[in-house]
Amino acid sequence: MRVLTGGESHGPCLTGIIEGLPAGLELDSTAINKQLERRQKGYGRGGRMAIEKDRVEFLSGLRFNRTLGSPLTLQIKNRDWDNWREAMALEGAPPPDLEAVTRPRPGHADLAGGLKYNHRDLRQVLERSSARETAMRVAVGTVGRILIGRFGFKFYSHVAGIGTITAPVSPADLPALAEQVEQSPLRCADSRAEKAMLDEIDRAGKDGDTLGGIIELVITGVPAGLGSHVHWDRRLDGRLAGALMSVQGIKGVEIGAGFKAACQRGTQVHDPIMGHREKGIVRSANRAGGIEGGVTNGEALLLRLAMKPIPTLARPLSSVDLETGQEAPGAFERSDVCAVPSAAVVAEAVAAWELAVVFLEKFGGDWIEEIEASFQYYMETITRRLNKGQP
Ligand code: EPS
Repeated sequence: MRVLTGGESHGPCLTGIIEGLPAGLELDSTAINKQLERRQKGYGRGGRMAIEKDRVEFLSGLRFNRTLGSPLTLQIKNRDWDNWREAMALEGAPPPDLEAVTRPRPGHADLAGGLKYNHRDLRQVLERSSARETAMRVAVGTVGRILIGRFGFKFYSHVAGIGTITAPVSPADLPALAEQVEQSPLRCADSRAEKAMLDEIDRAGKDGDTLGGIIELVITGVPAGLGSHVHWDRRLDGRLAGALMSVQGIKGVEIGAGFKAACQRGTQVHDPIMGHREKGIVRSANRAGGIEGGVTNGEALLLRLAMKPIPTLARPLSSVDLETGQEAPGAFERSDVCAVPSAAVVAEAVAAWELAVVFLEKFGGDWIEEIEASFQYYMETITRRLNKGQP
């Protein structure tokens, strides 16, 4: 299964085409729209979220709410397009008063992308590098989530930190705290930390500055055996980390104990394998974060992401005007102060997509019941083997 997304931030719409979905999967826009709404929430977003009300439309690949096995085309209209019809027109000449973006923002794709494609107006870079694209990634990821959700996968995320403020919440408690996280304007389950984070965002905004943070993801119901130890590009840790690092603003991904494991001894890091009277083979800890040797081991997946502060600054850093060659402050345009809660929802969707792809690599078939039969046979087999671990 593969996907392609298209669309500029202030163009008419975002588009996604998924190829390789099995036939017979039940889909409706309600579940996808719910995820799109979750992505739009979060304290610290700028004026754009008041304009958009993201809704998905299906354009192909579906009949009477069931997939056909043909490419599924998804579209999300940009409401803001109405304000950009001239500046972002797909055909015709540029309007005479069009102002080019020529002062690249440090930390943004502006300079590197402008050099790569030889664009004079850096809008031609920022329109596509924008995190607006993550709306389509949430829609696409939700299709993957619906597919593997049938087989028991569940996704949880929370904001574990904003700037220097951290929330004393253990990822293991996330399933129980899911409702509280959902109600929080920062996806934070600790009310004291949440208050401090809200204040920190207000202060940064007043200073013309921005904030990043830490996101934690927990995925339960993951069967053992997804990914592969036999070849580097099929290792699930590499694939999940790569996919999550591709989310705009994400600068680090940890799996399980992550960087902390580097400072401890092997006896403190690895998870003992034990024989349980009723459950068979069990693990007494999950510091591996659910992946050993590039393969899921049946434990929950634990992932931790670092998001950098947004590079569009009301108090811009120094830059150079590419037209004049003179030093000048980086460009500023309407943006967000903090988008960490939205990125947490995006991370759930991106992880769901990657897991759906590897799920189909293992259990793939052309129609849904074919996949179910393969999954059932496999699960019965490994359950028998795990039960032999009984003392
Ligand atoms: C973004 C800048 C802002 C964000 C945008 C990402 O948009 P605008 O320039 O229109 O104010 O709001 O995020 C979204 C539009 C979204 O849907 O998440 C950027 O430069 O990355």
